[in-house]
Amino acid sequence: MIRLPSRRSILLGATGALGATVLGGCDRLGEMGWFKRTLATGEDANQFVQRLLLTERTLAPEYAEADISPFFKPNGTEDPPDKAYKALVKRKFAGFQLEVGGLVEKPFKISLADLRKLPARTQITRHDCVEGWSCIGKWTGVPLLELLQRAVLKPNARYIVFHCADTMDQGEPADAEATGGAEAPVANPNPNMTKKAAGADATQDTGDRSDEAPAEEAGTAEPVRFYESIDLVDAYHPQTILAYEMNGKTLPVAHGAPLRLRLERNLGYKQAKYVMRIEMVESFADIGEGKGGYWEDQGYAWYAGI
Ligand SMILES: Nc1nc2c(c(=O)[nH]1)N[C@H]1C(S)=C(S)[C@@H](COP(=O)(O)O)O[C@H]1N2
Ligand SMILES: [Mo]
Repeated sequence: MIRLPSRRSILLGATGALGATVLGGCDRLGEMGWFKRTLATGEDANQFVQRLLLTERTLAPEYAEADISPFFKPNGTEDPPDKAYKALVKRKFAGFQLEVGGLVEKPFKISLADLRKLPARTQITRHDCVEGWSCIGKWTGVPLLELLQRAVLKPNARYIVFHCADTMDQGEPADAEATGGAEAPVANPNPNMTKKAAGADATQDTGDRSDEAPAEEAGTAEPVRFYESIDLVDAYHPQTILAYEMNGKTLPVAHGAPLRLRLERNLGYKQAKYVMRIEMVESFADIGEGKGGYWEDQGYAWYAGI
């Protein structure tokens, strides 16, 4: 957190000061259910104030070529272990097609060659990881709105979900306490219960996941892949692109080849790498653990605006 951008600290400050003013002067608004819900948590309040101060058209700062970091730190998955992905790398992504579907009138698949024929945007921006480091890089890709316009969203489409190729290392069970810290597979009290089904059954936000961990350890669970989701405001933002080039070269595997999201006013973990499929949804409650992203499912904030 040491080198978080100053814009963020300014905003965090503004949340306190402006948030109080807004609340102080808006008794009538405060009586409205949605408004209360919007300000239910500090995170939501920050989102609310940011959206109040900066319209959805506000651009993240862009830099000069000379500012590009000589080394851009790769983070998270750097070389997806998945067989299907490795096969794609071997073929240099020949035959790869991005899938665009879900709540759209015209689902489609598109090759990298065809993506490169669409209008492109290049931007030199700073990437801020929640771990406390930043790097400046140049990204070229297709604005997400180009794809959404082609797909034609259905009226109930509210979020865009990015499904990625990389299975995440499950490592230590996150809820070691609930499972007694056992690393060896334990008897599954309900062998038919997949991780997803268990998650869907579990009471929301109780934090009690003791019923699903055994299913996971018994190997009945689907592989947990990285995924992310964003709302339509971020999706239509002009700097929201699916990048296929970094620093003027084909996007390397370490940084998310063949396509990675750049969502420039958001923290690093929202910038999904290895994007295979884009799905328009009304709600992400049924995806993964229901929090809208791999890191969100581990407790990170869904809204990571900076
Ligand atoms: N598919 C996928 N996307 C991901 C991650 C990941 O592990 N898998 N890590 C995230 C995190 S935490 C960061 S900081 C950035 C890192 O992007 P970089 O490797 O280009 O630096 O990717 C994000 N997108
Ligand atoms: Mo990150």
